[in-house]
Amino acid sequence: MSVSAVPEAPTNIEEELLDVCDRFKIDGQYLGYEEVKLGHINSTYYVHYIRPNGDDRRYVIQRINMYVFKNPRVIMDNIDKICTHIREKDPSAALHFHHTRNGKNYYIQNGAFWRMYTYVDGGMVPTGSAEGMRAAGKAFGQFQIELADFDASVLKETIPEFHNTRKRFEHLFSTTLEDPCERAADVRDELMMSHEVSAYACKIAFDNEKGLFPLRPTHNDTKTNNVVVDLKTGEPICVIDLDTVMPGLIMHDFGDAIRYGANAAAEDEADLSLVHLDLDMFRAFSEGFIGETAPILTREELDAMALGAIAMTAECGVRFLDDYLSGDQYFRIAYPEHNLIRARNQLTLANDMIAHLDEMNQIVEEIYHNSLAGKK
Ligand code: GN1
Ligand code: MG
Repeated sequence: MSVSAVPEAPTNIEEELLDVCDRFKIDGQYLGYEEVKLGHINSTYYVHYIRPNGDDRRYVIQRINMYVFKNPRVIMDNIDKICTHIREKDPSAALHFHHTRNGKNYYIQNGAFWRMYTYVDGGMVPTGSAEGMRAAGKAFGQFQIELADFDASVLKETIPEFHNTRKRFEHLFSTTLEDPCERAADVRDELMMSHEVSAYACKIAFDNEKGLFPLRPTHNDTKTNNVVVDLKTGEPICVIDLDTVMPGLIMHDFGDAIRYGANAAAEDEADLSLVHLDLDMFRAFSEGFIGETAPILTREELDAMALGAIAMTAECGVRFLDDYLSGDQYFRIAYPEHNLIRARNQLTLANDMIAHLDEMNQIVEEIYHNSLAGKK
């Protein structure tokens, strides 16, 4: 391509979206777009089309955050592999990514990395609803089952050591020493909170180094709003946000969903008196997730399942705190102290989970036995 053929930088987002859409092999006429304000990393838009036969069609277009994902082609390669595998078993459970006229499932323009998939008609799991949590558990459990015969080693790590909780704590320690924004003196309480939960939080990482757990193809970002459900039946249709699918631990997929969906408050609630583990939500998600995965779980995985919730919650708190100390480079923030508030919230929740670890373990064990008995 000659230099003069490089498109000029568009003047506004709609022009840019239209230009990007035009590169993909989709038909119909553009009607409009909408920005989706979910997620802390990528930029997401819905674009609305009307097809030649009069049907409405929506697509999801995303600009990948290249500060977070250094090599987005690897993401698309992983996604292509797992979606092909899932599609063979259940076509409606696999996202449909579109190709450009050059046959690629992404498009790079002015240094920005774009991809597009067909919008899945449905809704998000409602927060604070046991049925919703059960459906989310079922969705992520089915995802595990669909990929149980997929060789995880063919997947690349899209973010190296993403859920190595021990390394996340070490990184916080070095950022604190470096203190690039001179904020460390203001977060002594939060640093102490992270220290207090670290032994429980890092146990899985240490055990994993001893080779205690199988590496599976895991989702790694199992926020319950990453499940699309049928709005009429409440049944799960598919899981989305596949950027962090890579070899990982099943307890982390379980734990991250608990971190998000079994917090009695939002992830960034500033009033810490509202932040605690909701055991009903914990139970509901466990019923869905373990109900599906019981036949494939090893004893070691089952025993570490509840601990996975502590690991993911503490790790997330540590990542938010690290980002606050680093000048908020990673997670999108809505106000200056947002990452600090998120960190306090998550570390408080991790602490509450530690206080309820025995109860969580009992619930997991009970559901496991009931599921196996029911499946015989
Ligand atoms: C990020 O962007 P989003 O909301 O899907 C992050 C997750 C965190 C989550 C915290 C790639 O996910 O790991 O748990 O924020 N994703 C990445 O809400 O770092
Ligand atoms: Mg995500």
